[in-house]
Amino acid sequence: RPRVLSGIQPTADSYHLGNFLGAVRNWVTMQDTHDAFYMVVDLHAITGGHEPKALRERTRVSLAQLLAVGLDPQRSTIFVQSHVPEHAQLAWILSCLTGFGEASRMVQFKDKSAKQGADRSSVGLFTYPILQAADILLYQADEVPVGEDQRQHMELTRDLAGRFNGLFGQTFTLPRPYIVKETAKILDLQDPTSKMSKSSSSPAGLIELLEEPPRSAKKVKSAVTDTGREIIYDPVEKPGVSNLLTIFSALSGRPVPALVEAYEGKGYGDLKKDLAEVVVEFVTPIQRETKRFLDDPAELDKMLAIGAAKAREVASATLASVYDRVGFLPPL
Ligand code: AQP
Repeated sequence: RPRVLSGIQPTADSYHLGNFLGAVRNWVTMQDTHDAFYMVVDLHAITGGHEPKALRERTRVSLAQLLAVGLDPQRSTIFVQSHVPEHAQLAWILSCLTGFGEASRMVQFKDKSAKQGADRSSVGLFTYPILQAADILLYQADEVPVGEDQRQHMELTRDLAGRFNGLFGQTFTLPRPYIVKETAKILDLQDPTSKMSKSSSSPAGLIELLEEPPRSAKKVKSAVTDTGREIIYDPVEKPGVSNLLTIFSALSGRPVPALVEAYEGKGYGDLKKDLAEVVVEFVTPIQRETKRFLDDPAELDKMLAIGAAKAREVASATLASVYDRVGFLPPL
């Protein structure tokens, strides 16, 4: 079986539809076809300032949501990044192979540091994609299910793997991004030219899996739509309506052309009303399940300990061969 690995940050109290449809939904299906490793990337979550108590809570809430949407510790290895110290260890070595200019070209860093102000951005934010490369390469992953925003980081990961292999001998598998075109970029409901994002969307543009369902319904109903009245799929001319159709299709399993046909002659209001219902039906059981998992934190922690032990087996073997190839003298 090919190996799949992916991670998600515990940086908010809830995941949003973009995270789910762009990435996590594929994690769930790939459990049946791949040797799967999934993690909550807490090391990545501290690049921009954070509150320790909130981070701890959000790490458990993240895990509970992942289980609620269908990740299964019997079919995949689920763990928390900081439980596996090899991530930080490999990241250091890869950072020594990364050009400063190369890292400076990462668009996500440029965007985020432009927003925060360059002087206020941490070095951790800058080296984030190198840690991400380490996350992936440690597990010799073949495929990495992510949203479109991660494509450039995936390129860097492949470049670093190839560079290391070229310098020190074949060590790393070159991973491929697994990006499902239709849902690779879910857009903000209020600004359908930008991606739905926990750090840059206004609350009204973001559907959170754990928010009160009536709130989600209201957001769908007040989503920005486009000029004209026709419900057609045209991401360039009608990004708002097309985004709603994408979400509708992904959540209901009805293909976009079938939806377009079904709404022929109807108005935006009809589409939004029905989509609001679909969203509510989708999030309600997820919220119930998330709560159920959170009710037993000891059980969650036990699951994580098992996941970390399984992950470390693979990660430590990779790191040992990296240390050897790089020329570090082994300790007695
Ligand atoms: N809008 C989106 N459409 C499709 N996929 C998305 N992802 C995020 N937003 C969208 C994918 O979700 C996965 C988890 O990403 P993360 O933990 O790195 O979160 P993120 O990318 O930081 O999520 P946000 O909301 O966009 O946060 P900020 O605003 O902090 O950057 C990834 O696979 C990502 O592609």
